[in-house]
Order: sequence, then structure tokens, then C-alpha cells
Amino acid sequence: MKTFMPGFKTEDELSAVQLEGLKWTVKHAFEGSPFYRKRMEEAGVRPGAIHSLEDLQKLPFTTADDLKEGYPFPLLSVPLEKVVRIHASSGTTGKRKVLCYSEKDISDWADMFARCYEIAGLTREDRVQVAVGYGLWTAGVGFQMGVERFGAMAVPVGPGNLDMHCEVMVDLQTTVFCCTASMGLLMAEEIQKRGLQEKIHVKKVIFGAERHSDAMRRNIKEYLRAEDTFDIPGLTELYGPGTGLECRAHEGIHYWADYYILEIIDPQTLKPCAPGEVGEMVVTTLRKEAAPLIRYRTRDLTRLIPGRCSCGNLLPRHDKILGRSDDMFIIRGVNIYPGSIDHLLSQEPRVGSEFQVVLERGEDGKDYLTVKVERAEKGDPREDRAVADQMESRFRHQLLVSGKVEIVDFQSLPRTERKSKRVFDNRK
Ligand code: DLL
Repeated sequence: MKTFMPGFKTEDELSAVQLEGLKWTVKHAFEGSPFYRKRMEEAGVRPGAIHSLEDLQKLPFTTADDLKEGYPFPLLSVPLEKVVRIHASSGTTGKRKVLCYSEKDISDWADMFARCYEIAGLTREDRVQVAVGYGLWTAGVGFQMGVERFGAMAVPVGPGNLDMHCEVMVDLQTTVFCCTASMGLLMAEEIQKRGLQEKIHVKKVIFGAERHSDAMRRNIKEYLRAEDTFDIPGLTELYGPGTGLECRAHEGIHYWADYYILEIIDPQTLKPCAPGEVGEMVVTTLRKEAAPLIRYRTRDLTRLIPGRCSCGNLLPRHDKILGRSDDMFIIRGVNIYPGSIDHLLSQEPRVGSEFQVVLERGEDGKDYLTVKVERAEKGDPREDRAVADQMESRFRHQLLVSGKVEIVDFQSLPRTERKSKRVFDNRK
């Protein structure tokens, strides 16, 4: 079977591929994009100045603000007639982020995605049900192109429409289900509710697009009776989903270092973090033509995992995405990431995976935090008060914040087939 893994066998060979790609990208962006040329001139770097991978540090950062400024075709480094497709994501504020793709970009992305399926251990006999959105979003078409390039069978259902998903999953005997973490949970609960577990044969679930807790993952795996689950990262700016995949050893996410360089920086000082330290992901593409990224600050937080993976794969790893720097909220002077809340909740078997954080300002001018969390499916409502008290005490001791925990009925919080919103800040 054709492999989508890179041909090199050592870290040195990988570095050589990266250096060649970096030199190419800097020259290509300098020559093709007035935006990048101006930025590089301001920073006093010219394409000839890149001699080693360390020279990456000389290059200026790019940010989401630069995308807004260049709207509608930011970072464009090829003539428009070379652009064969655009994708867009909503962005948290203001204009959409629109990214351009050349024919080669689309093909490279399909190769990267096929590598994900290879690492997840799919075969050409697999039937892959795609349950993410099609359209401007990169998700649907990304998962589908990857399946086709890999050579398995794509079943493009899209998000939502649980009746159709259930019908297809049973009738076509889907073996791989691809979704956002929220859609994974929604579908898993639906299969359980309809008593279809004996009739389906899902072996693998691949999900991403948002953070998920351990509890959420356990439920998805258990309800769908899947053998394995895989976290898949990706963002519109960097092609879309499929820029890495958790391997079967589940010791982090292998990322495609032959397509992009990943730096982890301290978002305050903008200096590289020590290996293994958590910081912001910054990406530089090595082959992207239409909208190359040079030191693009993703705002996602994670860490590099030093050393080789026990699965034997040479490609480096980063940890799961722990959150976004813009997800953090401050309550009574304490910085909190939603990820640390779901981590705490996941350790308590008497609560479910779904929760909401509500922040309010009282009449006394003070801020109040309430965490609404669902009772576990088989949890006993008579224990609610005791469970809530324990959780409140853990919040105080581990997150250093006092808040109220409310246990609500199983499946009473909203479900979505897209990305879940968990923090509701009503203070403004
Ligand atoms: O969410 C692409 C994607 C689709 C990835 C489907 C995986 C599966 P955007 O809409 O541009 O693209 O959002 C990108 O989503 O910067 C992260 O903050 C978050 N994100 C994506 N994957 C994960 C993940 C798609 N596996 C933003 N874990 C990124 C945690 C994720 N967060």
C-alpha cells in the first residue's frame, strides 16, 4: 500500500528538509507578497539571510490582525489566477479569516490528511463517515479529500441530521467516524438512546476542532463501542484539519514537521519556551504557496513533547491543545483556562462531561463564578449536594477560586454538532 509518511530516517534529514522549505518560503513570500516584503524590510531581513533553522528567529511574527488587514485575500503570495479555492473561518471578532489555496496547496493538504488516516491505522476497506461541516469551513472537504487520497471510502454526511447519520452508520456499516468532539458526543448519546449499539461497527473515532475532556472522550468511546479514538488538530490558516494526529500509542500528537515548523513561545516575552514548557504555538509553513505563514501566532497553547515516541514514528510531537490564550478569563484576580475546569471535572465520576461556566457581576460589584455540570448518566440526584460541595472545595484548593457548582440533570445542557460554547461571561 502507498505510504504517506516522509521518506527520511533521521532528525538531521528532517532538519535539512525544513531548512530548504524555510529558505523557499521566505524567498517566495518576499517576492510574491507586498505585505511580507514590507514586514521583512522593516525587520531588516532579506531572503538571503536564512542560512540555518536558527535564523527563523530573525523573522517577524504574523498575527490574526494581519489577516484582517489584508482582507479579503490576506498573505497572498501568488497571482490570483493561481488560486483555485478559498476557505474561511469565522474568527472571534469582526471579519472572517479568508485563506487562499493553490492547486498544489490542496494536493499537499490531501497528502497530509492521508497521513493522518495512515497513522490511525485505516485500510482501504474502511468506510469513513464524515460528520463535520462542508462549505467555507475547512473541515468537511478536508476530511473527505484525505479519505479519497488515502483510498478508503468517504461517506460525506456533514454535521447534524442525526436520523441520517444513524441510518448510514447502520446500513453502510461505517468503520470510522470523523467529527468535532461535540458532534462525537451527540452521536454517541444518540446511538445509545436508540439502542443501536449492537447494529453498528465503528472501530475508530477521529475528532477535533475543539478541546475535549477525558470524560467526553470516555463517553464517545464507550457509547460507540469504538476500539480507538484520535485527537486531530488543525486551523484554517494552516490548511485546515489534518496537520497532525495523535498516534496509536496516545503519547501526544505527531505533527507534520516536513510541512511546517512549530515553535512554542512565551506569549509575553515572545521568546522560545524551554522544551516541554507550555506556550503559544507559532507556525511557519514550508511549502504553502498561496498564503504562506511566517511565524504565525495561532493563540493555541500547548507544549512540545521531547524525545521519540514509543510508536517509533520519527515525526515530532506536541501535546493536545490545552486552550487558547484568548480563552482565558480572569475572576477576582485569578487567571483561569476552561481546560483546567474540565480537567478537574473529568476526575469526578459522579458528574458527566458537559458543563458551562457562567460569570456574573453581583450588585455588590464582585464577580461570581458558577459552574453548571451535568450529573453522570447513572448518578444519584440525592448525592448532588455532597458532590457539589466537594467540587467547590477542589476549585478552591486547585484553581484558587471560589465558585458555586450546580449539578444539573444528565443531558440537560445543550448539545451541538459544531463547537461547544462553554464560557458565558455576563459581566460586560
Ligand atoms: O477547527 C479545523 C478542524 C476541523 C480541526 C475539524 C479538526 C477537526 P478553525 O475553525 O480555523 O479550524 O479553528 C481552529 O480550533 O486554533 C484551535 O483553537 C481549535 N482546535 C482545532 N482542533 C483542535 C483540537 C478547525 N484537536 C481552532 N483540540 C484552533 C483543541 C482544537 N482545539
